[in-house]
Amino acid sequence: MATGLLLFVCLLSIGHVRTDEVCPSSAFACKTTDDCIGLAKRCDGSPECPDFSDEDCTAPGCLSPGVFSCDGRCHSLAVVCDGMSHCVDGSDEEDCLTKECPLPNYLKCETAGICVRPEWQCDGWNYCDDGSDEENCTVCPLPNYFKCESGSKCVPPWEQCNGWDNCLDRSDEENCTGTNKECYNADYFKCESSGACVPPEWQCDGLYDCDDGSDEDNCTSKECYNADYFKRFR
Ligand SMILES: [Ca+2]
Ligand SMILES: [Ca+2]
Ligand SMILES: [Ca+2]
Ligand SMILES: [Ca+2]
Repeated sequence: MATGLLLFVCLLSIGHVRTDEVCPSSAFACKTTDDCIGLAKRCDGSPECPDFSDEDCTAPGCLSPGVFSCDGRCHSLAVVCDGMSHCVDGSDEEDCLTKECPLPNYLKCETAGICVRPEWQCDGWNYCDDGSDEENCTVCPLPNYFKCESGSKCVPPWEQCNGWDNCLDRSDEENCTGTNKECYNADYFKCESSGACVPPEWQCDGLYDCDDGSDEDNCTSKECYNADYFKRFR
């Protein structure tokens, strides 16, 4: 059953199931399965064929721009200088101290030359052994992120005013009340006194999720968030 479900999910995600013996000329036939993959997906660095045969790319360069090739296979540029070996010939981790990071907004660790994705820069954790991904964090590397008042950490917008202290100094949970501070997720409920935003299904679920219990106020006049739920009157 689980295998059948997995196969179904895979087929859904591929979205190109071969219905006859041969794929149309606009598609690539996976080598060992009956799937057809759009030619643009061939050698683009992410496997769509269940057997990965669309990424068996013997050309010296991959067919799509912005793709890295080694060992006759295509890879996403994210494998280049990420500190992990992806190629038998070691070419993805070569010359990393002198090379530019191939993807935009990646930062290079000063001493190891490893490229760090923007979400891991200024997140409060040292990804670089030398800590250089946590330096110069006065501006968050990603838009809409909130800079904690003290320390280097930036928190994503959905962690601001979510009722949890994601900044060590709690600054992400300050100033959450007021009309100018909408919830990041528009359907979330804003607790009345703290301004914390809680998921809509936590409203009227019989548990107090807001400090002031406002998520459980006025429940007789509100519809259940899940329309098929039964409302129990107390
Ligand atoms: Ca690598
Ligand atoms: Ca970091
Ligand atoms: Ca928070
Ligand atoms: Ca609740």
